[in-house]
Amino acid sequence: MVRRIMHIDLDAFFVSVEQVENPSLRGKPVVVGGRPDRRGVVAAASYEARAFGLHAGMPLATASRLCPQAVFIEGSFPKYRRASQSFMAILADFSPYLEPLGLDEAYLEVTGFESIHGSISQMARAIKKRIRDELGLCASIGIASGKVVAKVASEQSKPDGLLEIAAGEECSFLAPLPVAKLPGVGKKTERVLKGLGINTIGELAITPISTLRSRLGVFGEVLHSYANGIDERKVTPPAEAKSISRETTFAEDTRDYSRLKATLRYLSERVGSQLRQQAKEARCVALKLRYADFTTITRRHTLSRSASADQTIFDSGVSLLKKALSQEKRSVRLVGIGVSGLTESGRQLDMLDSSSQRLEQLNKTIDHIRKKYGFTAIQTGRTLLLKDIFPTGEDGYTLHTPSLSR
Ligand code: TTP
Ligand code: MG
Repeated sequence: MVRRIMHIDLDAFFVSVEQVENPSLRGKPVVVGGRPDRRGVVAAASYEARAFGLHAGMPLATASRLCPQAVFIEGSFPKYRRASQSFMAILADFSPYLEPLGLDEAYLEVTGFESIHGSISQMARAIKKRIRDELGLCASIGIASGKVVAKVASEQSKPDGLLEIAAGEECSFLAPLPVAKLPGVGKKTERVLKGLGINTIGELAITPISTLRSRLGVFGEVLHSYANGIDERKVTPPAEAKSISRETTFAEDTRDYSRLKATLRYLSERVGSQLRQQAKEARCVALKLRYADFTTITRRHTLSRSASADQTIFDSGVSLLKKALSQEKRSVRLVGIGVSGLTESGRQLDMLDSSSQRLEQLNKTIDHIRKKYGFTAIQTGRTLLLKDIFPTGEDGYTLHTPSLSR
């Protein structure tokens, strides 16, 4: 059976999310990346802005010179992450063989799925429709027998595109395109290829492998296969996480117990909420501390029974923290908490004792409210102390380790 692989990529992703939130921005040149008087570069530009030559990576100052009427927006990563999760959830409804590549793109293996949807391109139209109806976003989709051709096809079809390359047509589709269109060919490789007189993918496809190998090593061989439309790589769903953890570094080292405890509480809530989001429970809780001199320790506690409640994670963390601090006089630079020994939470509430039941119910309610109104809609008493330490946004405290505010 001929493989059918889709590559789905959202159009002008960050900008489009802003336009959904603020429809008056639709149809206008819009840039996400920051104010034009700030240093920094364009992260995303609307197609209207691209007509003026704006593109990702361009300094904001240059962008505002080329297109002074553009609307410049700072952007909010948590917002894009939420949109990304909804996007991936839609794709996962169509096939379990989903491999996210970044926030706004993914491969979907759909070999044999035509029987359900009539044809693969009809399936692609159904995907585009759901993304549009439910998220207000526009996706471009490439369909081919392998990943590389599918990705090039989606790129070529943008914006709002759909392009299927039939089996056997891969080479003729790729041949006229410049080599830079081939995924993996960056500026450096492009220069090497140009030096060999190779400008198009078609020219690359007929270059002897030995020539490419001598200039680019093993990568040269890979490129040669890609240029010939050959790409046997499988669509691989990401491996399930074996643990979930959150940590943060303090602006200055501290031994202030209440500050450490409040931070631990907040991190426990982040870990707990992700655990429950994945419908999992954990058997083991680990505390991580890094001292002022960068010595790092991890202390573990095994729970008597798997749990997912913030309070249970926090309680274990605090007792580990107390013990560690009593044995150590140095200040703390970083604190983190994690859970492992994950299992599916298939348990019935009535199998729990009444205090565990109450905790699970409470967490359910908090999760529900936070999902609807943002993480900061509910702040637990224990974390309020952090209000003076970390700035808050809709998505919780902004920690000094931004990736860990997730
Ligand atoms: P892309 O898919 O490369 O770009 P895009 O979605 O804005 O536009 P299109 O796909 O229609 O060509 O990247 C997805 C998002 O990733 C983009 O909206 C912003 C972010 N990004 C950056 O922050 N910096 C970058 O240099 C690039 C390329 C993207
Ligand atoms: Mg995109």
